[in-house]
Amino acid sequence: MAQADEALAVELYTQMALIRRVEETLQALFRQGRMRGTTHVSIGQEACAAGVVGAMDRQRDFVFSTHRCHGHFLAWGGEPRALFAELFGRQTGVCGGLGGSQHLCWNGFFSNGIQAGMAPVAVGLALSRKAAGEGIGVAFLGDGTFGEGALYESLNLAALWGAPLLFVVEDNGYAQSTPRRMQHAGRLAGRPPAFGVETVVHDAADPITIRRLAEALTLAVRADCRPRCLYLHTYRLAAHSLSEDYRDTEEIERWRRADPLAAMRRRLPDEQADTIDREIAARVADAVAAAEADPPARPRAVPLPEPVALPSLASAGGEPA
Ligand SMILES: Cc1ncc(C[n+]2csc(CCOP(=O)(O)OP(=O)(O)O)c2C)c(N)n1
Repeated sequence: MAQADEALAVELYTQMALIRRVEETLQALFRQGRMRGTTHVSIGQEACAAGVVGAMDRQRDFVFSTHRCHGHFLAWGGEPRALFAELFGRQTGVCGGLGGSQHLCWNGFFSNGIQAGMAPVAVGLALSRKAAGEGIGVAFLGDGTFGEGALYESLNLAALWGAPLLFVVEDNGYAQSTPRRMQHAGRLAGRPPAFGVETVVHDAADPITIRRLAEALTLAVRADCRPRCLYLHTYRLAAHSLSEDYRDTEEIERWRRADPLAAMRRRLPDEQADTIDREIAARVADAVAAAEADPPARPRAVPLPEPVALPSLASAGGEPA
């Protein structure tokens, strides 16, 4: 391997291994009843986060993520301790312990659990950054989110008004328990181009390839302030959330044998990979211990705006149209 590729391989393996360790730890914490509610892990999909997010400029760009957001957050530079604290419901959490697993908002990073809920917001922020003359954005989506109308309005306006935004689809073949073929007609990767959004389709086996693709696409977005789409075929190795996994066990096993994290590890000398793993394990264990000991979140009352007085149906002339 050339020296630059070697450094990149170490960076990407470290990133992916950190995401994996954090999320496996989260699963254990929920199982042990030390965390409550639910969470969506991206185990198996780490190459997407590590490959794409590292192509962004953390000083001026922004990232919009989904319910499956931990990997994107960590790749953006978010601290494991702040993430654990958020899920423990602690004041030191990313959002003071009030957002939970799906709602992280920090330093140009925004996630939200409403499918496609952030797509229009991402387009709006991209347009405002364009007006200000700096920064581009990335908006992650799942294949199931192509069932949301707001996504099509977002693709349309992004293309029509020239929003500097990279849409990244992590197509893991399922929306919760519904296989893609039972939810969507036709080819999903053909939909962004129908709005004039140039789209590159690739598998998500190799984070180095993803990084190169994301670099080329973000360069193009920066150059002409037009949206692009990177459509990645991936697979999640864990259940949708903490509930049962309804997928075929043989199918899961087949994908497990092709785990991109294990493949990336094989590209490093054993000793180097062992050292990275050991350091990550210690870092994650320290982060959990510190976060769990932090003080609980302080729910705050947020004053609601005064209700707007609406005319009654009678005075407005009867039944609405
Ligand atoms: C508007 C909306 N409808 C339903 C849900 C419940 N829900 C959460 S995740 C999910 C499936 C999402 O599938 P996909 O976009 O493919 O992402 P993945 O979970 O595969 O990462 C659903 C239906 C939601 N969060 N938002």
